[in-house]
Amino acid sequence: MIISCPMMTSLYSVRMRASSHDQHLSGAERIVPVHAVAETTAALIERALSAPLGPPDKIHCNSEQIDPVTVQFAKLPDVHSYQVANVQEGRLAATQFLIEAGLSADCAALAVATLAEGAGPGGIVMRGAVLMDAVTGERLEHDPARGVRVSRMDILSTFRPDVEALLVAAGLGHHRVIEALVLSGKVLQAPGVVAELCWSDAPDYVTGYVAAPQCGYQRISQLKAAGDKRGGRVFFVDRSKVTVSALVDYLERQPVLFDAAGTIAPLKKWELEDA
Ligand code: WAQ
Ligand code: MG
Repeated sequence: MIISCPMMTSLYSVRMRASSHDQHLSGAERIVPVHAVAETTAALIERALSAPLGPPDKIHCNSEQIDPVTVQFAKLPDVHSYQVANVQEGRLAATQFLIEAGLSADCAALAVATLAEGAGPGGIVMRGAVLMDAVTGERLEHDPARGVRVSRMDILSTFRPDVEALLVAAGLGHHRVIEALVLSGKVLQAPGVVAELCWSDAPDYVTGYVAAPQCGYQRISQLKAAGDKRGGRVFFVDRSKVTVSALVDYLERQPVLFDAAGTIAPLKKWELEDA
């Protein structure tokens, strides 16, 4: 006998990626109930079309049903925001946070330098993230141009307005913040992840972050110079806890929905003594 549960609305993963001349421009990830698939798809395509770099020549939008019993529920990371004086200080703060998360100074510095120089082949921006061995600094992603793309994560749709209101009240209403927080929240849930380093490839968005399971999502006001088109993500993995293929599978395929928020701390000036 099949027992249907009326509480379990059918869920879909809706994913968009846009490119121009085969160069990745933008992407987005949502998990929504079936009745919101059409409007979500329209909103993501609208967003791709109005990208600041001009309309893409290709937009892929795909929706795929998710089995509700496979969904993991989780809490968003606590948010901390640090004001730094300049890029140098920001990168010093990032290095310090990575060391606090358990990385060696060499590995932390290598990751910062990798994003600073452009992590993809020939210094191009990758579509996804670098996967870095947390002990040796070795790069583990199979495709150095694509990297690892985190997918199938979102805020539970009934909870989204609450999270948006919390972030807006804290002065963090920019759509990049909520998206990065959700992505990072999933990365921190993943088995064997020690930390994440990120800053945007958008030339005008210079804030980035270091996230770690015990430390939360630590924003740093400036991690690159305005106008710099380089950006990216590095996920640090402890290979004594997980294999690369199991981790990549989790990051790409495991559906995660956030149904609780963490704390949001007020902006604080970063000082080396904090460390
Ligand atoms: N999975 C893995 N890596 C990704 C993904 C993904 N789904 N999406 C983007 N990336 C990588 C890719 O290399 C991009 O070039 C890079 O991350 C940056 O992506 O609190 O906006 O979307 O103020 O430009 C962080 C700070 C903003 C937000 C990050 O990233 C805040 C941002 P972007
Ligand atoms: Mg971008």
